[in-house]
Amino acid sequence: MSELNNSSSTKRKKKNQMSNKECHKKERLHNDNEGDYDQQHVVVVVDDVIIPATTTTTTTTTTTTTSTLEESSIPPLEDQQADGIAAYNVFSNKLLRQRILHYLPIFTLKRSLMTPCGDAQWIGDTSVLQLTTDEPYINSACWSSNRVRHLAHGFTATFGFRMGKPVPSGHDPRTADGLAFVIQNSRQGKEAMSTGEGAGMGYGGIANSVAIEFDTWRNREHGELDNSHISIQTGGRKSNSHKQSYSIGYAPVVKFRMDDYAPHNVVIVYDPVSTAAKHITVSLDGVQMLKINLDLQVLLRLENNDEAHIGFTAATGQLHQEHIIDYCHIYRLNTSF
Ligand SMILES: [Ca+2]
Repeated sequence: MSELNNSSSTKRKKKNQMSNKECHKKERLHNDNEGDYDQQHVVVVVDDVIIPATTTTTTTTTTTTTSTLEESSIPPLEDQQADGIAAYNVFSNKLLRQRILHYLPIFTLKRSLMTPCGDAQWIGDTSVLQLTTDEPYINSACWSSNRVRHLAHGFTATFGFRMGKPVPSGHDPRTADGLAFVIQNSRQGKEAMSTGEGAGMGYGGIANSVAIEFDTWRNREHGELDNSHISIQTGGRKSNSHKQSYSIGYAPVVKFRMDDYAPHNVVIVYDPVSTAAKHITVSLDGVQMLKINLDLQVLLRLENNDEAHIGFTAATGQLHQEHIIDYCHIYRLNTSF
């Protein structure tokens, strides 16, 4: 959302700048080019229509004969929950379960393992992450304090979000800007933050990153096509941006509002092995929204060719809403299905 010059927004921006200091000890992220990005390796094959996840996944698993995840090894439900918030139970979904190598996650959204930046904060004593309150001009991020390993070998990630206004306003139903699941190995590491406006959703300007954004406001001035959409954004090893020209995969969300403040679930599967083309899929509330060819090792400069920080970002502008991540677990991909 574009910024306005008024006293309240100026105060908010000053507050935000102050709180960002701990994550801005180093140089600005804009124009931070860390190498060349060969876009020829990224082929966009976005589906024209929304395909039910079960249909697509069935196609890829019909030859399944074994799974390394035995029924007896499935953890009890309470071990799959994040600090009292009922996580989406991927183990109840047989097709997803077959794609998980081991139930011990390689990443879990847990406050002791994360580094909040900007105005990001935990709700109470939980590991529920509040990226922004329902206030204007907030920029935030929260990263795994350590780089997550095994990413290049494939993973299944699941997380839950809520966006919108906790108390619906009768005056202005418009909400902005959205949030993103981000993989980054920038020089700023766990202190990486966007220095841009709300439209950048907290990841704009972060180099060597790929962001899967859940955008609730159409920035026409930057070429965005819909108010409500999911997009995979990257500048490769250069700075990322929310602009449409940085999108390598795009899907409008038209069946419901993502900013209705209701819990929504996302499943992301990065699969570098099962087919000739390495690819990533994004599903929202059980429906596959995106599938694109993507090679993380070509796209980004990963630490040890395998590791990066994982995190979430969000921002608000003149228009605003609350952004919450209820849980997140990432598992290694089972490559033997
Ligand atoms: Ca937008």
